[in-house]
Amino acid sequence: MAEMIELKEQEERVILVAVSTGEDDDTAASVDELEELASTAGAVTVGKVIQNRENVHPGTYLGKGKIEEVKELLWELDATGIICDDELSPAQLKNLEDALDTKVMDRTMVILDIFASRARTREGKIQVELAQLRYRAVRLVGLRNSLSRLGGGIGTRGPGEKKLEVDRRLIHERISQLKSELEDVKRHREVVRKKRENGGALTAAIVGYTNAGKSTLLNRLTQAGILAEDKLFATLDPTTRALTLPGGERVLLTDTVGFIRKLPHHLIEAFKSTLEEAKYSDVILHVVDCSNPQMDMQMHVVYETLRQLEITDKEIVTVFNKIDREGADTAGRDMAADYRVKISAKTGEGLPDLLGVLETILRSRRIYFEKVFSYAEAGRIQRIRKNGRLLSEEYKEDGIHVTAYVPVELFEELYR
Ligand SMILES: Nc1nc2c(ncn2[C@@H]2O[C@H](COP(=O)(O)OP(=O)(O)OP(=O)(O)O)[C@@H](O)[C@H]2O)c(=O)[nH]1
Ligand SMILES: [Mg+2]
Repeated sequence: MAEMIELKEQEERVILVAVSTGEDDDTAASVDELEELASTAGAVTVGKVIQNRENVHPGTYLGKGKIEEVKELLWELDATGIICDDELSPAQLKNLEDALDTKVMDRTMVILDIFASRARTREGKIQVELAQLRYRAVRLVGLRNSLSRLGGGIGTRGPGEKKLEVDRRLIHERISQLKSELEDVKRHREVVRKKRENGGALTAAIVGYTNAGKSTLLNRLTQAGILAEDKLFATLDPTTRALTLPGGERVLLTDTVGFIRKLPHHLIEAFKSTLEEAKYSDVILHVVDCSNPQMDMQMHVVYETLRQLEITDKEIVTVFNKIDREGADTAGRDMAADYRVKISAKTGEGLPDLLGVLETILRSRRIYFEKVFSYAEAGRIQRIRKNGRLLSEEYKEDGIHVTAYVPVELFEELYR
């Protein structure tokens, strides 16, 4: 029988622990974010400890003195475990667990846990489970003690109601099985994408920091009916919807999973195929919550993550969202963007500007086209109407005289 962990949910009371390595780093803000992540994962934060050190301790994360302090605190605050704000190495996890005699978790484990509870589609579930298994495959020694302490909680939940495997051999078997399943799903996704490409419609991927308002924007523009919540990582699966611009052209918009600082490396790897939606899109709509005091850091994280995903050389529209909020920073600074708009996905303010930008981009990608079609070819004009912009159409003796702006793909097709 495989060794499984008994699921018995009990409130987790955690102390958050971080190491600050410089005066001007943003450790405090990162720990606040970790508190939000912990609460999303169902844990209550009862204390925070930040150690100032030149470096993170390679063997124990914290220094010796600080470990003693945390040990005291665990007892005083009646805490059930700690969460470190960085991904712990296998050795750090094991050593801390030995030294503190409590459940030891890290930021990665919490994020993976949230992703596991959010995964809905088959692809999403495979991706999350894969990331979780890869994370734990090298940490089994430390994890086994830690995770059996409470008999449940953060770190023990897989996607769906599934319990996570803790047997090394079975983990490796499961990893290869999931990898091949993911390949299947990926192939299917490519087929769907190719089909869409033939339409020649402009595609735009909505990316941004978690909770920036990406889903709210897509809902507002297309009545997509996606779950939008004041929660971290409300969206995991990409949703694509068509938007018709005032001029009649269509744009395909895809909502994507949100980014966060220190996004676990295994998650980025596992979600690459989902995020490929962004890679194959023509335009990136980068949604920024400009009412968040951390907006500059968040934008930086988004650009860094895009770089890791090798999504560069895209036209970028930075969408400063939530301008309806008191204290929103509406200066609209972003050197990396090709276009900038300020909107409120909630009230609808500024949306016409965003549509205008999309029209401008569309026009700039279109080619002027002039041709006389025979009457038998009238059906092809329908294609122009759908995917391009028909400027004129005259029915004469020698055929139908057409002028239009069309996407490159269609341009080539029409001359064939
Ligand atoms: N005041 C205000 N709130 C907004 C606006 N846009 C979104 N929100 C709120 O911000 C929260 C997050 O919105 P979502 O659309 O779920 O954000 P998201 O970027 O899709 O987040 P994830 O899927 O978690 O990455 C929700 O509570 C929204 O109601 C806005 O323009 N103004
Ligand atoms: Mg969302």
